[in-house]
This record gives sequence, structure tokens and C-alpha cells, in this order.
Amino acid sequence: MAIHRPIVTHDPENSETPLGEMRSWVTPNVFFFVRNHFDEPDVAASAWRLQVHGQVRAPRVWMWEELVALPERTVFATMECAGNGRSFLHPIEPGVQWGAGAVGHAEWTGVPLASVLERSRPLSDALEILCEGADSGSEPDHPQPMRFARGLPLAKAMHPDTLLAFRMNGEPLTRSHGAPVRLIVPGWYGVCSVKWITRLEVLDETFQGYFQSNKYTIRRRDNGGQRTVRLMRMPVKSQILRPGPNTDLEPGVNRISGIAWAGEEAVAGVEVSVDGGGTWQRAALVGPQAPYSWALWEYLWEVSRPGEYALVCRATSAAGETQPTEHDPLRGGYMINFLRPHPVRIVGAGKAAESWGDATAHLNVMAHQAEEFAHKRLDLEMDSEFTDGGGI
Ligand SMILES: Nc1nc2c(c(=O)[nH]1)N[C@H]1C(S)=C(S)[C@@H](COP(=O)(O)O)O[C@H]1N2
Ligand SMILES: [Mo]
Repeated sequence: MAIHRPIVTHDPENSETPLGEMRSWVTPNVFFFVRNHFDEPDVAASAWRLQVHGQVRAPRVWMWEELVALPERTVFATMECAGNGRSFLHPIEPGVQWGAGAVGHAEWTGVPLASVLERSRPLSDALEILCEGADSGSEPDHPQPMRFARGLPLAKAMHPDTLLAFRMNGEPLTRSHGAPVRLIVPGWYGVCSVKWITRLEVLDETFQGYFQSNKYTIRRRDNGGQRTVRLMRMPVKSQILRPGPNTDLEPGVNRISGIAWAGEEAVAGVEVSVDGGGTWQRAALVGPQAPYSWALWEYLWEVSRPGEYALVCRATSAAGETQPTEHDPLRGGYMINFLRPHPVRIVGAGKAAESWGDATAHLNVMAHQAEEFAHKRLDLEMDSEFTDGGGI
């Protein structure tokens, strides 16, 4: 069986994690979704420079050898694109028409962004760090070429878990994921984690760049009116991995498995409904549970009656936040974590569809399968049913 990273747009590449095939807590690098706004720049480590300037006492340019000589830190974090799930919205929202797979979970290694910033001694009025990538291009509503850039509030920039990362799951970053160095902002939407990073400017004001003023914003109700807010933290969300949507299953015990994440929070619990959200049962969290990281979960569904069923999953964060029933239109094509039915059919009169061992045995199987996937050749699916979504 060939495994694909399904392509949503070719040029630039926007491709999904093949969620239905994933069995491991971490997403193997070749299957980790790719979200590019512009052509991928080719930046060799030897030629890479990181300029640090702006509201600092000691501006500086870093070279690769200097960066990797600093003390390392490793963080596990789930990364989701703020537009993940956009193709499920009605009416259609413009932008890349993502299915459910613009999300992945990896082990990121690098040096804390704070280690680099501190050495330039930011001034006391520092408010945000402008983080710029080496990639550039234009958008339909912004014809002048621009770099990909985001402003990161100072407190998050100085948090020890915010990394200038150069390894992903123990391997050097690939070009698609931002080689040689990218930002990792754990718990926040993927757009904050600037790839191919080459410039940090300490600002004493809020950055108003395209990718956080024109795009990646939502509207919020505020005192009877509305205001525009920038997207940063990921809210709580869950997704069924298996069975896939529209699968035919047999009567008996069927295992429903999935993932759930809650940004900076840990996941407190996941519930599953087999009747479209009418009644809920608790799923079991399996494997590691940590802040920033998705949790794997499963539910053993005993079913005898053939027919159509609407599976739904719903996660709750450690802070008690849970997923909304419907998509708030003020969110436009972003922040899509509403409860979405996952149809399956029970057909025939077989017995249990899958045998079931204990959690440890199951995790061993997952680890084994992940190992196998890591050695499989990657086939990119070259036919896309979707059109290029422009800059969203
Ligand atoms: N320089 C640069 N950084 C970027 C982007 C980009 O287009 N250019 N895309 C962002 C978005 S929207 C997401 S969701 C993540 C995706 O990271 P990945 O491609 O490694 O999955 O990278 C972010 N960082
Ligand atoms: Mo994104």
C-alpha cells in the first residue's frame, strides 16, 4: 500500500498529513503536512544568517555554528494550520481547501529563542518580535512582493519552550519544514512558527504585517460591536482517525480511534457519540499526555444493528474548554473546531471487526507501524480536486 501526503495545491506545495494511516504519537517527517505561501527558499546552513536588531542594545548577526553551540532544548508540540478543515465549511470560505489533515505532532529540537534575544539585550519598551522568513512573493490582494513575517508577543517569545528549531523528530529539518532553522511556538497556530527564519526585529509596537492583519485574523463580538483579532493560541479540538469517513463496518466491537489537542493546555478528556451528538460516552486516552501535544484516544463501540451512524468526537481541555457545536461565522475560514459528524455504516452480520489487546500491546503495534512508515517511499498524489486558494 502506497502512502501519500495528499496534495491540496501543487505550487506552492500545500499537502496534508495522511491522518487515516497514522498510528504513532509523533508524525513521521515525510507525512507531516506542509503549508507554504510562497516558493520554498533553498537556504544552506553554511550560508544561513540570523539578523537580530531593532529595539536592542546589541544588534548582532548569528551564524549556524554559533547558534548550534548554544544549549539545546527539546519540546513535543502539535502544529495545526488555522485553516485546517476549511473544506468542511458551508458556505465555502475562500482559501486553501484543507481537509482534516493540516495538523501534525513532532519532537522539535533547537535553542530557546530567548537565548538569542537575551544576548542582544532588548530595551525595556520591547513589545513584540518581528520574525521573518527567507521566502517571499506576492498575493492577489498584495501585489508588491513581501517576505513571510509575523510578530510574536514578547512574553511568548521569551518562554523557554519557544524554539529556534533545527531538528524535527531527531532529524535535520527538511527544506519543506523550514531548513535550516525555523521558529516553533508551541500551542499556537502553525502560522506563528515562521520557517526559514533569517531576521528578528525587536519592536516597541504591534506588527501589522499582511499575515496577521489581512490574513489569519477573526472577528470577535465586543461590547455590542465587533473587533478584529489576530490568531495565536490553538483551541481544543479532536479528530477521528479510524475508521475513515464513510467506511462500512461489521456488527460487533469496532474500535474508534483519534487524536485530540488543546494548544498550550493538556487534554482532559474525549467523548464519542455514535448518534450524531445525542448521547456521549467517554473515550480512553492512550499513550503520553502532555501540554502542547495531542493525545491519542480510542473508544470500543459495541454495535449490533445495521444502519447508518454519525460518529462525533468532542474533547475538553485541562482548563475546561470544550469544542463548539457549530462554526461561528465570525471566524470566517479559520479556527475550525466545531463538532463534525463522521458517517459510517454497519453492514452485514459479522462479528467483532478487530481484536483488542491491552494498551501497552497496542502502543507497541503503533510504534512498529510508525517505524515501517518511516522507511516507505513517499508518493505525492499529483491530482488535486481543489483550486489554489491564494494567500489564505
Ligand atoms: N516562512 C514561512 N513560514 C511559515 C509559512 C510560510 O509560508 N512561510 N507557513 C506557516 C503556516 S500557515 C503554517 S500552518 C506552518 C506549517 O508548517 P509546516 O509546513 O512545517 O507543516 O508554517 C508556518 N510558517
Ligand atoms: Mo497555517
